[in-house]
Amino acid sequence: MDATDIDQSELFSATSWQQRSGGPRYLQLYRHIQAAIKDGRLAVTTSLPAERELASLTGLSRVTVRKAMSQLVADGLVVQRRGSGSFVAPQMKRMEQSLSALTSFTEDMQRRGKTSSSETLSCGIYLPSPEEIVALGLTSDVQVSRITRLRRADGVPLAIETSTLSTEFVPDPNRIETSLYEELSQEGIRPSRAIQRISACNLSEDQAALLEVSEGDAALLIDRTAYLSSGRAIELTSGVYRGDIYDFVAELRNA
Ligand code: 16G
Repeated sequence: MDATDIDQSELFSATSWQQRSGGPRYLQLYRHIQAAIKDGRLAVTTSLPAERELASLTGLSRVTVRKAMSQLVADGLVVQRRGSGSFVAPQMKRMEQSLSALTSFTEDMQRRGKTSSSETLSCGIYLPSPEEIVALGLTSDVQVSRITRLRRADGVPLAIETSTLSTEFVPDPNRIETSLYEELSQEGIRPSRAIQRISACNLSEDQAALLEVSEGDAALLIDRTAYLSSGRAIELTSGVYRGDIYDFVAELRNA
């Protein structure tokens, strides 16, 4: 038994928080764990006892424990990873992102005082798909650089983005480290306008695993086509953004 086990057995011991008149037992356990997460007694990424152990620590049935855990997972307080158990989920306040400013992920996160990072999931040079040919105004013999990245802020995964640009602008996608726009600006290139299409989607198993949420969770699918001031399309990015964190906000003016 290590220090964490001792703390957890104290934390979950039934005497401290269960009350006869406190409503359904699963809800009492839910609220108890929720409060411990909020006040830091259960820190982010702490692993929680397995269902059987939690049942024995709390004196509740496994069915009751399972019900409380399902609710904690559904509310984004706990993540379950197949084979490795349940953990306190990283907490991130909802973020509002303006739909009228053309900014990069890195700039957005810097503005919020967060450290952004990018993990390249795949990257290479390809012949463009029919959709890319149309969106970027290419001929079919021109090659494109395509890069798929997992975008994080302060270590929390927020989005998966696939960006396609002609090799004329990005000859080597491996060179993109943290920021695509920073890489372009070093070549004196900066998109000046973009069109975004936003739709709703549910995360696939793979996407959910990368974003550390549950399969089927709601997300926003955003396709951005960005243009140079000359009117030429330069970037096509298709991104999946966590629906539990992002709010995209548009300012409307009287027409
Ligand atoms: C944003 C853009 C994306 C762009 C990326 C560049 C949206 C919906 N998408 O995520 O189109 O490629 O920023 O960010 O805002 P970077 O310069 O940090 O790589």
